[in-house]
Amino acid sequence: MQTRHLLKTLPLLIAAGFASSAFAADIKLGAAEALTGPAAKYGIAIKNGFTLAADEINAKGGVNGNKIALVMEDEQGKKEEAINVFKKLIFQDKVLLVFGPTLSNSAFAADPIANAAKVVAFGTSNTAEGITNMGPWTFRNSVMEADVLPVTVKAAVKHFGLKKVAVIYGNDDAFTKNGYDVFKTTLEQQKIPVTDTETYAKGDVDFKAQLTKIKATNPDAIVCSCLAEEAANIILQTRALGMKQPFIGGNGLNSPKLFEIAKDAGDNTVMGSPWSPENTAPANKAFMSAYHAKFNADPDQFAAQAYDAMYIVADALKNVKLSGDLAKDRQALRDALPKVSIDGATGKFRFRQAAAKDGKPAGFDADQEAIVNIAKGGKFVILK
Ligand code: 1QQ
Repeated sequence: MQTRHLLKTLPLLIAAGFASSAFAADIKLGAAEALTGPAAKYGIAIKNGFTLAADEINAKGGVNGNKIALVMEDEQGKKEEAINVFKKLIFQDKVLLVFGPTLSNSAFAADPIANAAKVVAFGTSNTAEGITNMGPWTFRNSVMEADVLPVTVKAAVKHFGLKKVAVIYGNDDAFTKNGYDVFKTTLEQQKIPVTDTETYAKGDVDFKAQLTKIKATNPDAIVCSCLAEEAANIILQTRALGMKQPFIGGNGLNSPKLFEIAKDAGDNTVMGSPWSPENTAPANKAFMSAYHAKFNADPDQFAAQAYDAMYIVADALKNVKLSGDLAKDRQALRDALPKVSIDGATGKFRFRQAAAKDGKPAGFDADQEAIVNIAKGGKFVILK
């Protein structure tokens, strides 16, 4: 019996041994994402996107015969943890590049470490302004709120015939605060008066006081610069107060979590994103079906951007001759990245050099267009 078992598994063992030795070396890439805590709904999707892309790349022989080895760490959506795991990945694991962290709030804390150590910090979900002003080693393929919100507001104003709006935002998170600043400027530019502006803090669950004030000003829509869970509760409590206004939001609203909590109450929410499940381009169709096959779930924008980011790095690595000298290899990868252009799950992608501020050299932003979406029946569809 035992011999039979051994005979059966022997070819598998040989195949596994052969497969691993077929790679010349490992390319260690780090990822610091929120895998637990309130931001985990974004972080897990991101982790899945990286894993799927790395597995696909390795299954096709890796990059120049080398295998991508992903080192994942949980930064819990917290600044201090983002700093800790960036340090671990950079100094202990000696990774070639670090993806993450999930929230802009954490990126503002952790990216300076990568810039000082001369390691690329590659954000796949950071959309606040100023991220790439932290230094020339900060890259992102997530599209800035400043690029997305003007298009989103314009489409929402036209679709609903909006004359005036109220605003609510989280005032202790870098992303929700920056989203608010961008909304404020955008509404001024598009000449839409704001009837009332309300704030909340991270972790708040009761928004009735703010929403009652908003209700009294009778806006045509509510602009929400929020993360998904807070947005969902805000939407539910708005409906409980008998208000029917549509919502307009940023990147934070683009999560299945919104509908898990708000269900159909989230209908008519307008949001912009470079990725749409309705994009039928071959690269996106392949991504969506491979994701579904691997995780038995539908992907979201965060998974798509992480998936594309891994392919962007793999593409850059094709042009890097790894020397084994870590500092040199990190520099070579950094220098190869700006030239990459791919056709990915989020469509055509290339980088755009961020403008330097105060004479300080900057990194690279995503040069991509946003697609405006509207929630219908508990999911986002393209707003036509
Ligand atoms: C940021 C965001 C969040 C919604 C990421 C998950 O865009 O923090 O910049």
